[in-house]
Amino acid sequence: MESLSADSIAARLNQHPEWRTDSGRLARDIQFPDFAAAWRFMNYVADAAEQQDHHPNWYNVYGTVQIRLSTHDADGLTERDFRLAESIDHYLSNEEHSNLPPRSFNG
Ligand code: H2B
Repeated sequence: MESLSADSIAARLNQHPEWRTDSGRLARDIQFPDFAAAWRFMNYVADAAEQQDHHPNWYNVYGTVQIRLSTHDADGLTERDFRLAESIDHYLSNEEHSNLPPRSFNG
């Protein structure tokens, strides 16, 4: 799959305000109330990732989950990353969480 152009990424980011780019990856950092809530979220995302055959890079500490999406095969961002981001947003629209300020994570 073709990686998206910078203009195209900027346009999509406008429609997904919870997401930003960090080192060329789609990034969102989330705080859950505790580890159990973070793990439920990660289980949900793992199922979505398997269905979509597209997998996140992420880092979890207790209730914090830092997510970085990119398409390894394309060495950039593709529609697949925005599709997984939408699944993540769908889950979060019904769950208790807060968005953390941008921080770097090189995973
Ligand atoms: N996930 C991500 N994030 N990028 C990929 O390029 C990718 C993937 N490729 N999951 C898939 C699996 C590929 O390795 C399999 C063989 O379809």
